[in-house]
Amino acid sequence: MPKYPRYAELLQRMDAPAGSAWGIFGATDQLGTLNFIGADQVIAAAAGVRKGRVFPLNLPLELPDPGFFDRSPPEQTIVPSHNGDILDDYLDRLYPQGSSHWDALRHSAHPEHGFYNGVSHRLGSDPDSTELGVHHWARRGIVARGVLIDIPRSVNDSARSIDPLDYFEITADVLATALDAQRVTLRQGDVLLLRTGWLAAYLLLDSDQRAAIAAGEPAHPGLYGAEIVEFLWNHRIAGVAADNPALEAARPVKGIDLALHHQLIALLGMPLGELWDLEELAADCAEDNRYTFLLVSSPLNICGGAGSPANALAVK
Ligand code: UVW
Repeated sequence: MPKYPRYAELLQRMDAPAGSAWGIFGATDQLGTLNFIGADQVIAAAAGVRKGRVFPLNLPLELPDPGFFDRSPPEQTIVPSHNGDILDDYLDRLYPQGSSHWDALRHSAHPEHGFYNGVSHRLGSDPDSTELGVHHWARRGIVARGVLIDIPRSVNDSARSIDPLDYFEITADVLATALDAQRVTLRQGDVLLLRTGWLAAYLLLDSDQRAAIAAGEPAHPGLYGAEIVEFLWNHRIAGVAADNPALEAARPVKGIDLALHHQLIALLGMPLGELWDLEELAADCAEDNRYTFLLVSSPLNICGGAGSPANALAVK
């Protein structure tokens, strides 16, 4: 197994931006921290399947509605043919990041250093470039051990109750406390699924309330703090996805500052997921007190895509 540097060593780098994993997986790497998942990790993850229960983790493509960050829900048109015996359909204005999704490595540049692995800032304006596109992940697939971290169930108590529709910082300490409560020890190549409770609360809102949230910046609990970056890298985490719109903690009105997008996507090459539906999976994990499972996600093969629907399943 390759020996990877600790995060403290990444911070000392002089040959690449401090705190970056650029070059660690190869000079032209397109997979980022998915490289932490090898055959051993896949075999071990599959061996963890015991009940044969399958949990789809995707919202309907048309949710959230209205969409966030100007990503409107797609419009479906049904196209009948053969006297109506055959139906086709097509989707207009499909934003691959509009519903449950992955952010690809070309989604976010570091404001100073640019895209992952030193790919130029020009990537965004070069229509012919497909570097760091989601097709690289699609052609490999994402199969790993998934670990649900259920923040409301694991750390919520009367002294520290979390409003799922408001700002709350999920720090590395909060994550570690939740993992201890769930008795999970992380392993190389794990994909973390972070349940903040935001989606469950959102689904209870009426259409006016949903429209009000989409008109501003949706506030929500989420990851926060530089220690998170160290925590995820040092545990060799392959990716992290949440049930909220932006993974990072978001303040009312002000929204997110994207600091973790820059450090995780652009500097470490880590896939980030958002708006994943973790509700049924979380209820099952709480019931049998087992928070690990086989995670299978097949991103769409969109050449040069900035992201993809998650297309993800958990199997317990
Ligand atoms: C933004 O980039 C604001 O959102 P996301 O990371 O959810 O795709």
